[in-house]
Amino acid sequence: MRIDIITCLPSLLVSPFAHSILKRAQDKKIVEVIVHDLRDYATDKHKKIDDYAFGGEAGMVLMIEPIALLINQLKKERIYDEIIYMTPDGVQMNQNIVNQLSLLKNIIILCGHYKGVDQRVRDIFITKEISIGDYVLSGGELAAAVLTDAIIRLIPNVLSDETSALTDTFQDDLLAPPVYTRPANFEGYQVPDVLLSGDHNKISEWRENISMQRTKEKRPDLWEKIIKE
Ligand code: 6GU
Repeated sequence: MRIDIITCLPSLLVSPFAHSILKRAQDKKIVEVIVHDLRDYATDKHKKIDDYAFGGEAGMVLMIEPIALLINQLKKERIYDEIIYMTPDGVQMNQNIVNQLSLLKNIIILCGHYKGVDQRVRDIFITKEISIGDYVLSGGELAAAVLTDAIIRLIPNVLSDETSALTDTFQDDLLAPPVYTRPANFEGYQVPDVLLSGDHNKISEWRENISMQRTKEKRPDLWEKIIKE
């Protein structure tokens, strides 16, 4: 999979992809993440990429020309399955959206900034608008990092234990059960006996029960959805 990210703050997107699972996925050539600095595509001599909003609204707006230049260039090189705009007024991201995006071959993610992007960019180029929740961030970069992380870990062979993405919280709409490691006894706080029993059927049953109990308590909204299905 190839993910092109368009931003005016490329340095914000260095560290999230330089460690651990996301770094290994790139080293193994399973995924290619290319961060493009919008300023490199400025079309005037002052390298201007944003301007005042028409109509007197406060705040700067990302201009269409640099974005159009870059997206058109990328589209000449390959076919993109989705061109996503990260914006708080988009559809709220969830595991289902991420699962679908993880199956694609080439995507572009455009990060908004300041007051956003000229509406014509959205009208002409964007195929999907995604928000990561009902709160406002200063820009789309951190949201793009969240989305990209969630996508990459689902691509086959990225996680070492193939089953581990399947047992994630949300993958079956249930919250994941708690996990423990050594010591079995920390200052009197014990790991549940069943986990030390070696009885795999019992352990599975315990995990399932506690997942349901946790979901009911912490996420009654998810629980309602499950029992209706
Ligand atoms: Cl995608 N962008 C910004 N700026 N704020 C957000 C967001 C995105 N998702 C939630 N808040």
